Amino acid sequence: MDLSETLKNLIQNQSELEECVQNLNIHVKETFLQCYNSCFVTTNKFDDTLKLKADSVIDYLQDELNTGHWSEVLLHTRQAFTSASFIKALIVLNHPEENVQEALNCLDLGLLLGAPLCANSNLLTQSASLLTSTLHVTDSLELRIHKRKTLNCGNDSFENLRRLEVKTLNCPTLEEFNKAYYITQIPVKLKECMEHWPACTKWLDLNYLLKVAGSRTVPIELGSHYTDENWTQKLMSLKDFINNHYLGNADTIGYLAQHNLFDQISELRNDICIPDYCALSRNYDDSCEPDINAWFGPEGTVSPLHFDPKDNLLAQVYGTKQILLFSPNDSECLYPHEDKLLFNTAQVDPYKPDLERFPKFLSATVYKCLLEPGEMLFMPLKWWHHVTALDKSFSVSFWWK
Ligand SMILES: O=C(O)CCC(=O)C(=O)O
Repeated sequence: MDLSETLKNLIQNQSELEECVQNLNIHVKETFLQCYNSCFVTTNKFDDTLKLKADSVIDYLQDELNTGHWSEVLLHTRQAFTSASFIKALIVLNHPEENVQEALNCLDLGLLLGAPLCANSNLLTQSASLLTSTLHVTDSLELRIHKRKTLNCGNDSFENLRRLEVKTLNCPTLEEFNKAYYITQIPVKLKECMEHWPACTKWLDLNYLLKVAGSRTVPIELGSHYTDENWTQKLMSLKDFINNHYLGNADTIGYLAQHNLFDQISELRNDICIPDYCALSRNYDDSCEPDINAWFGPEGTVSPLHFDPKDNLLAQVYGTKQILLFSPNDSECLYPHEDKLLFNTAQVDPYKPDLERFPKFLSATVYKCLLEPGEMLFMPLKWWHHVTALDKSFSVSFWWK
């Protein structure tokens, strides 16, 4: 069976692919239907214009997705993009010069910008896994563990600050964690909670990551950190990221940061486990799954001082991170940005505080924590954190409410 037929067999409900474009402009809808029908209805010979037609639908929808604020993009536009990405992948596979990598790129774009359909919720993820398994990985890499970088800016800036330690516990029971840390919203480091994760051994082998994900498209943050004026984001294959930014000597630091890699690549999702602690909730109606994000990068990545709206368990698969924490009670001492988009980010750089501009910083209390492989850090919601990777590092965060 050819690949496009194999992908079609993954469809749970074919009419949903067509229904989700109903709200589009009539011309785009017509073009979409020509593409759709070429995949499912007509059996005549290959029409060379189909790829261009599929491209025009994708381009139109991408413009719609890029207009206005991302949070205001309509769900049906994102679902239409998912459907159009799938149809384009089928068309690319039907082309006489079948190009599996190009079809995979279409599916990844659909996964990154689209929204899951209802009856076909896993269609793109499953299709992309299937195509990945047909691609041959030829490169072979060794994970080069470098000596840990020392932070050459650290200590002096903290000399005058009150310091407290983040406590460490060995795999506490749910009850212990709940009573002493979750309810009271105090950070704590947890050891021996992730030894059963396949990721802790499998991800040390870069060839494994390349095999299951090397040809997949991922968003990479470029620049020393997200508040830097030269900071930008770029889509690239994980393989290019690994070769150029993770192992290579690219001029710009690259970071696969805060990306839900696990909904995109199910093989990697199978290598991690949601910690039981994420089942705790202060809100009995809220039974949502945690938001799971990957943080994968070379030594020296920095996430500037910021806070998040949910409780967080940051799990360190490998590499070491230095984390500074500040309580929400110290917010005033950290000078949050006034800009609406950066309200959760501090103006003060805790490693190089400008005390003339930010004198109250000296009244803050800092909690310093070294997060090593196999450890998790509980960061309660609204706790400020600054994170620096001292080595090449792979972490997974679980945000939950
Ligand atoms: O690991 C990092 O660089 C940042 C992690 C973080 O900010 C988070 O998990 O919320």
